[in-house]
Amino acid sequence: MEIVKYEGYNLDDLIARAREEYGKDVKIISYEVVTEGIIPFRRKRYSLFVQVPTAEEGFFDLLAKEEKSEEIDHFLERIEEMIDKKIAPLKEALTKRCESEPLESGGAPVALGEGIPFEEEFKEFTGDALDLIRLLIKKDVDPKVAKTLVKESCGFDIDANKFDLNTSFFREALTNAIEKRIKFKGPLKLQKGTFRVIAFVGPTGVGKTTNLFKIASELVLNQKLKIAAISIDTFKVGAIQQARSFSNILNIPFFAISDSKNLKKTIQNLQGYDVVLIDTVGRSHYDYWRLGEMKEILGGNSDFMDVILVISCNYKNSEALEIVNRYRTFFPIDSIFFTKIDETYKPGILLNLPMKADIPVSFISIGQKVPEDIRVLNPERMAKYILGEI
Ligand SMILES: Nc1nc2c(ncn2[C@@H]2O[C@H](COP(=O)(O)OP(=O)(O)OP(=O)(O)O)[C@@H](O)[C@H]2O)c(=O)[nH]1
Ligand SMILES: [Mg+2]
Repeated sequence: MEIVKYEGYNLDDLIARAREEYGKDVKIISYEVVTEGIIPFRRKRYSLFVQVPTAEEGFFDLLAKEEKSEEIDHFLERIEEMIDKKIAPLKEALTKRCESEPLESGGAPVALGEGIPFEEEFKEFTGDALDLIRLLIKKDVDPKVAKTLVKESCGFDIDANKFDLNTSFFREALTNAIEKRIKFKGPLKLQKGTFRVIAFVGPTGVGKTTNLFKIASELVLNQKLKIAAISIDTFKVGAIQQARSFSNILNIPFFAISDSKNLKKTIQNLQGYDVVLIDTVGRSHYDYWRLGEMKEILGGNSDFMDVILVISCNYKNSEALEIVNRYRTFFPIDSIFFTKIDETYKPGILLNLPMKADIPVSFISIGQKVPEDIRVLNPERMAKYILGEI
């Protein structure tokens, strides 16, 4: 992968240049802004970073431009042949497995993506360990993640010459493994007189506003802390009213702010508070332009600011990982806050995301009710959600 940097005074022109040179689907990674000169001659200078397509991506750009040629047709034929060759063993393995073991028997048909039969992929395991792996995969846990976690709770069975669980309880085995492999932030440890800012970021509609006020309720009602709320979501119709009415119920001050200068000033004026919670506008992780704007507004407070990324358990695993990876190029993510666990029976994302992204987890939202539908995540609770015990 190669990253190319464009510099200039107009971001739109830079993007246009990148697209002209590398095709319209060129991947824009991020941009930086520096203000140059003195008043009244100040102007913004932009650095735009784009990921240059590999040779294959270049080929697809050609196709996009419809510059098809005989050479391309020939290339496509070759790709088809290669795909057929690649999936032939997979098809064979799948057919054999379907014949020998119907799906109802509880077996996972084929390990994801690799085309390797289940027994082959997990041949080093036996007994309960294999059953737990099967169960995890059914819950949408990535096979590699399942393997890594289960191994953490295994001992070596000398007779079978394979790994098996060192306890007969799935929950205990999974809890122990999660404890070793996933970092947990635990309950918010905020003290009176220690100023802290917490910003909630994430895609649209994941539950940022609702859950920010669940946290606010806990801090105000149970921990008796002095809280203020700020919304920088001046974009969505009704967003300010939603946040303001939650603030009124809790009787905490609320500010709607749309630029970094005012945010900085407001945060300075709130230094006498214990915690300031910032609600942000939901942004698609592909909308690098708006994410950049949000970074500019939030920026500069990071020494006392934690950024919590809110992710819905409804997301597909690959999509969630992409969201985390894109957001983390803009913000230092302090923890992941999962929501909408009540809307899925396959919550593998709870394990896949923190394991693959290596980011700690903090809370889980279990429904729409404010303030009660929220829990602090810990290894045992996570294991129970995965196993469907709560
Ligand atoms: N079922 C369920 N719904 C939830 C949960 N958390 C939030 N919601 C609902 O999801 C919807 C969107 O919640 P918001 O808090 O407005 O989401 P947001 O991320 O602030 O949305 P934007 O500001 O538009 O980006 C609301 O109807 C919430 O009640 C949850 O854990 N489970
Ligand atoms: Mg919102």
